[in-house]
Amino acid sequence: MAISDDKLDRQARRILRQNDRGGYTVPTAGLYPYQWNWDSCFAAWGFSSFDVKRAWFEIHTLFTGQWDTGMVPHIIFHKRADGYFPGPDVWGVDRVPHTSGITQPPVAATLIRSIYEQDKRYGRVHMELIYGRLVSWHRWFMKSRVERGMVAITHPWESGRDNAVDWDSAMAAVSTEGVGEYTRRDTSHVDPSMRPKKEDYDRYLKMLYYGRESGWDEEKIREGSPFRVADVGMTFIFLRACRDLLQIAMDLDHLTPEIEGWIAELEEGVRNHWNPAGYYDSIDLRSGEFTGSLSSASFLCWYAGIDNETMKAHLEDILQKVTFGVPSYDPRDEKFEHLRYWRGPVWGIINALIGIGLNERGLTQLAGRLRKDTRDLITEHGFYEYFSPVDGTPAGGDKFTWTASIWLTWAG
Ligand code: 9WN
Repeated sequence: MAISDDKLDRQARRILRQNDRGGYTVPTAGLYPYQWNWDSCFAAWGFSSFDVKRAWFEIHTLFTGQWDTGMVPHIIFHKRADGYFPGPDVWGVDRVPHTSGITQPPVAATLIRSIYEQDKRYGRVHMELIYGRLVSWHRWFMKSRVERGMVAITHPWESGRDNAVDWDSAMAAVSTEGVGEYTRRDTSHVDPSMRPKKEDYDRYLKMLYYGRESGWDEEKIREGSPFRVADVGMTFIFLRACRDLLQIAMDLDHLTPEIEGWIAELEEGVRNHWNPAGYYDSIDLRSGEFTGSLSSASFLCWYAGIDNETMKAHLEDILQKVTFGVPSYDPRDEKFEHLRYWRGPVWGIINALIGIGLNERGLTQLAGRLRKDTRDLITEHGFYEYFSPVDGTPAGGDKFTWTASIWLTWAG
């Protein structure tokens, strides 16, 4: 007998409560014992469906990690926890709370706006407090990361799509000399065949060490770091976030020309992501070459407010080739691996973002398909980190915060 929606709602809420460490929510117990940036925004969105006060608390806790530069780091290490590598000592960031030295996809303005709009009376004072923080994070992106209107990442972890095919060519150019010995912890929690490989981790560390040796100085990193890629996913997510920030600004009666300027620049930048091979693609900024990868992030165009018939045709074709969409990488390509992390599996959060975009742009049938696929995966297997698009095999961490959150807000 199929498990009822009520029961799944209760389970999802319980996952959020159980992953609550007192003001911040870990992505999953064991594998990820700290506060992650975009996971936390999804957690807040999930909480807002039954406890809006707790949702705002999550957001305030996240912003305690914001640097003076405006950057909001990808991990906030509020208190010591075992089981994760690389921890605060490896990042070497001299501040409290300790943080990593890189950022993550800025879904914050978008999800915070949605939380705010659910209860404006209660949310007003929180929104006023957070608004300036959002503006300074976005300003940091514009100053430090936007190149030709596209958002550059300095580490694959910033994209949130760690081992995506998008990074293969840029990663190949990163030497692993001097990385030395280290002990991974992720592979002791989950099946190593579903995680990035050792050669990936060597490079992740090499880039981390480069940032640390540069004192996390953005200019030095821009000049000399071995890896810099204009990430199509980041550009779409950031453009969308700027549109939402503009709406928040208008609601709060703040001046808007600066944000309008950002939107115009990013809309131009989206054109640069168009690979003449016929899809939105990332660009290796060191070589100037397209990365040649049609990934799920390419389908965030509608979420960013951009229609594209060719992308629609790709999506329809890809959805015919898999049982559960959207695969994180093009299943028509030989590099597709249905269970290896960001090289094929379906991720509920990306489906939610793509689905929201499709719905807003009137592509409701496609949005419906994504929602149904996500519902079926969760109903059948539970709140896993990701799933095989081929046969639905659940993978990665279990009782996952963001999967529970998108169930409560979008899929369920
Ligand atoms: C590195 C927490 C994070 C997500 C990322 C996902 C994964 C970390 C890791 O887990 O990355 O940041 O150690 O694998 O790729 O999107 O935010 O859930």
